[in-house]
Amino acid sequence: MSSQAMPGKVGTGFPSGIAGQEAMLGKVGTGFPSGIASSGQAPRRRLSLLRGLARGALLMSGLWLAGAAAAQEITAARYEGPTTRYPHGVLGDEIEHTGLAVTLSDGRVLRASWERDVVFEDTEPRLADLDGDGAPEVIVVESHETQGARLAIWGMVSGNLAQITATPFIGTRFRWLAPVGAADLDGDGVMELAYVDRPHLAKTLRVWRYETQGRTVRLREVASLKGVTNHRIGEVDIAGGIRDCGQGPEMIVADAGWREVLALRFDGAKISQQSLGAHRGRDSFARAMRCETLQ
Ligand SMILES: [Ca+2]
Ligand SMILES: [Ca+2]
Repeated sequence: MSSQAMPGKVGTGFPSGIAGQEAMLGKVGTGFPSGIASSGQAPRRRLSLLRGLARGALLMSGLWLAGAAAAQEITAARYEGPTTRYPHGVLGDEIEHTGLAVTLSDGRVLRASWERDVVFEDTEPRLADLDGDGAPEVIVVESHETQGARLAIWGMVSGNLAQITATPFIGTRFRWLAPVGAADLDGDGVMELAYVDRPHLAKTLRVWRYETQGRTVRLREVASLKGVTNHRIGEVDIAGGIRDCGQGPEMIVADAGWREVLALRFDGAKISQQSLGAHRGRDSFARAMRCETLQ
């Protein structure tokens, strides 16, 4: 695997070795009708797009390169560029990241970074095929200096790594959200994304549908449920996720007081909840995610 960053990478002054770990999550969802990969939404002005190219590809014609790039899919993603410019600190330290790097199926690495205002405030990027074209998109949490967090989707747009769409920011600095996951929760063939909005404060699960119309993508909030959480201040991971124990996807979270582990279902209209048993730490979530009975 060879890659090289184009000149102009935004320097952070931090050593490169402490960037986020590789995310190697499996694809979510198959059997969807093939769709358009992404919208033509232009990257934001302050976002500098950095693109790594394999050495061999540089020798090829532009036409060949364009065709090859369109066929490549993201196989891994990680955060890079540690920064302390957004010292919220709910994920165990005050280091967040400015950059997102993805590895493509041909080994190339593409990079993008926020020069100011926004950081990736997250545990790791998640890969999931949200539009059903067979290639994954990247789900991240971004936080704005004055507006707090939002859920954002990145992916390949015309051969480049770009942000495809995002939810609105929460609206206040140092307000965060913790992803639960992505799945077709209600079985209608369209993917949903779920997160807990302010897991330490509002403790509200929100479900957004990933809607594509032609080249336009938008996230539409379709349901919410108060009184659940999946993260406590200082924890370096996010509890639970989405499981499927043979009867459709369920979102695994805790009740607001961390007494019980809950399985939530979305039927297309509302969210229902079922207690799986007492919460006794991360092992309870691990057991629930493995479809095991809680002790
Ligand atoms: Ca896709
Ligand atoms: Ca759905």
